[in-house]
Amino acid sequence: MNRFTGVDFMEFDSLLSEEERMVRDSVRAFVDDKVMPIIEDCHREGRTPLELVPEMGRLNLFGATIDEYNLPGLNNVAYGLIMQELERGDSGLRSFVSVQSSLVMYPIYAFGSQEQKDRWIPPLGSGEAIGCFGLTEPDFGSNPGGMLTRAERDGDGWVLNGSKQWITNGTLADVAVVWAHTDEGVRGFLVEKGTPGYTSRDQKGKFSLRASTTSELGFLDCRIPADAILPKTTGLKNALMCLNQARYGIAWGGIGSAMECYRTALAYSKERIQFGGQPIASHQLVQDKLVWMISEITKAQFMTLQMGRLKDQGKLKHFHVSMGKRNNVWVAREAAKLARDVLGANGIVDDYPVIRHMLNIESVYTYEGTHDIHGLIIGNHVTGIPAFEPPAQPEPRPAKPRSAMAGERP
Ligand code: TGC
Ligand code: FAD
Repeated sequence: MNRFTGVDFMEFDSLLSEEERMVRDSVRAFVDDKVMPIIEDCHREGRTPLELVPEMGRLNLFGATIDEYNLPGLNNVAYGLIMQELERGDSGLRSFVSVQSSLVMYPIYAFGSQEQKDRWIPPLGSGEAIGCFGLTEPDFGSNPGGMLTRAERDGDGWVLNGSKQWITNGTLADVAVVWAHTDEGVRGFLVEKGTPGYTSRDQKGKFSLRASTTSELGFLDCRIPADAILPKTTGLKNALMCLNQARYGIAWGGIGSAMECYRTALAYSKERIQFGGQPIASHQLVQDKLVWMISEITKAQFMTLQMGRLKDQGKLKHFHVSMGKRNNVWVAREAAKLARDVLGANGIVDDYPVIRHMLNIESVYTYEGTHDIHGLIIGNHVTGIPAFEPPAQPEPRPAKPRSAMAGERP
């Protein structure tokens, strides 16, 4: 496939600054030159492309919005464009950077002590250290507030017990950001690889996000020092604040995944000949699919850019982020299905990127808040009525005396 030149139906690029375009184009070139040649093999083999991590560090893709520790302090639009380009390559690669930046570096930077920041931000920024984020548990996914993991104060430290599931980069991580109930509410902790009582193992049998590592974490009487706690965490809200960062990046990532499916379907449809020597792109039904894709990509671009501008002004709310994540991942999911269809039988083999994107997007649709949970978050905002819990059952009405029933004489 040719080098990617973008999908820009309505002069979207004219709204970007020179720096934003430059950042995007450098990541675009990295994806074309370094990711595309290896990603199908990584997906087949079910392995994270760790060989790309040092270069991603050199390109300042980790913690790109932080402006200390020699990190570039990019604005949120540039950060979003990085996520778009990475996810055009593979959702698993974007996940790697999302987790490292938004779910590990962000909480350490926002809620950590000076010592924790000095210890972890530089190696995480360069990619010399890898982090993971443990919120989800086997029985608590959409409802993380119910988590069973607990940290008890013990002497001058803490003892952690519980388990986390579906944790991106779990077995690869040098440091895990772990959320646990304490007597003071939910707090975040940094747990280092090799701590006695801390174990991890990979989830097997994944058909989605195969170029990403997904793991279970176990904590059995795991003793961690007093300074393992992220001191500025005070409740579940802090974990949800991390999710806002990652969900914002995923909104951009969804556009990247949809762009790759669209451009593959467009190119294929112009070359594939059926019936009467004409390319399939000449059929109205095929054009309708392409038109759906480019229309939704274009709408998503403008909404997501506005999200980035609001974020830079400190005005982006969590329900805005929910709309972006929900809409753009849905667009990517539908675009992958349509592109798969346009490619016919070729759509099911990994000679083309479409089936990989189609499988990947199933994870993205579910993680960082499922599509429907984001619907409920937006619904809560517009109605003022939280609908997360099933409505309380009404009290049963007392039965009327038989004699009062219709058709019966008193
Ligand atoms: P609730 O009582 O509604 O809220 C507790 C407090 O938090 C506030 N809040 C938020 N604050 C910041 N950002 C948000 N997004 C917030 N959402 C809620 C809320 O105002 C309240 O504050 P306060 O001051 O009143 O105490 O809590 P709840 O337990 O009822 O939460 C409801 C719900 C459904 C919104 C929430 O739990 C949720 O978002 N569930 C989805 C779980 C999820 O997204 N998990 C993701 C795990 S990480 C992951 O998937 C990584 S994938 C890899 C990758 O990113 O690439
Ligand atoms: P459930 O919460 O059991 O939901 C199942 C279904 O029920 C969904 O359709 C959901 O929308 C629906 N549902 C649930 N509650 C309601 C409701 N109130 N109303 C209507 N419908 C409802 N977690 C981490 O902490 N860290 C990670 O790094 C991480 N990485 C991940 C990587 C991958 C590849 C995957 C697949 C998941 C990852 N997760 C991670 C976990 C992810 O965040 C959860 O899977 C997600 O939050 C959903 O939880 P669940 O899978 O338990 O689904």
